[in-house]
Amino acid sequence: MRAEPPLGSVGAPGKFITFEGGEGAGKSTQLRHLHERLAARGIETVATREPGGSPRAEILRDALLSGRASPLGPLGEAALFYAARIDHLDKLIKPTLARGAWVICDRFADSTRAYQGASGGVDQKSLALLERAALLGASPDLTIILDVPPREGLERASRRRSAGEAADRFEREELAFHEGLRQAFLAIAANEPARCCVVNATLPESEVAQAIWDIVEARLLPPECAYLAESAAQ
Ligand code: Z5A
Repeated sequence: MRAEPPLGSVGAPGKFITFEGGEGAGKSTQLRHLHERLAARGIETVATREPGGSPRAEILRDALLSGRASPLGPLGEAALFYAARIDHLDKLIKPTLARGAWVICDRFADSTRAYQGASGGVDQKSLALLERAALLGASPDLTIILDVPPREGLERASRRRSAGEAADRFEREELAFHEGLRQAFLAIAANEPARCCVVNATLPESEVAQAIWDIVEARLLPPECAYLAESAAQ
């Protein structure tokens, strides 16, 4: 039974931050920068990713990104992304937040809305039902949406691949699919400004990191918390 009060903006003491955006937007890079900055403030933080983040969810990640799950169709894939998310929430995210640590996550439910919904064609009503049943009200305290034109993001991803990595099932989609994704993320941010902040990810890496830190400080580290965190770090 998973009936329980919601976590993070989920009712837990820790903070839950998600990174969203298209391919090559710099999510993993910025997750690392934020992890370092939070650690320097003495805030225990667990960095994780979706799909994946728990052993069972990593098995589903492999099926989803290899394309083995694509015969299930977009709704079937969405259900698998949610199956992975349920395990990730139960095994890692909720327990971490409950003990007061922070969680920073590379992609979360907005990716399902954008990839399987706006770009994959699953109707919003079905996705909303899946989201409600699986998340039980759990929601990030803050979502950073890294915005980059798809052509630039895909070029970055392909440069990184020349180091030997293969393109996954979503990277192989047409440019129009990626433009649809970009618009979907921007629409999510416009609809939920209290949770989401859009950051211009075409800027140099260090400037993007600073913009993200400014948002985290302003939204999640009120002055007295910043003071306490600084004292804890000394
Ligand atoms: N998916 C889904 O369909 N539904 C869902 O519900 C969920 C996910 C949760 C996960 O792939 C895939 O699953 C994803 C959506 C789908 N689709 N794809 N493809 P993943 O985890 O393997 O990859 P990703 O999430 O798409 O991220 P990415 O493409 O690997 O990129 P990134 O993490 O955003 O970027 P990065 O690795 O930090 O940076 C990419 C390169 O750019 C790298 O060489 C950096 O050094 C460089 N970089 C970073 N920042 C900059 C700046 N500012 N300037 C210049 N260069 C930069």
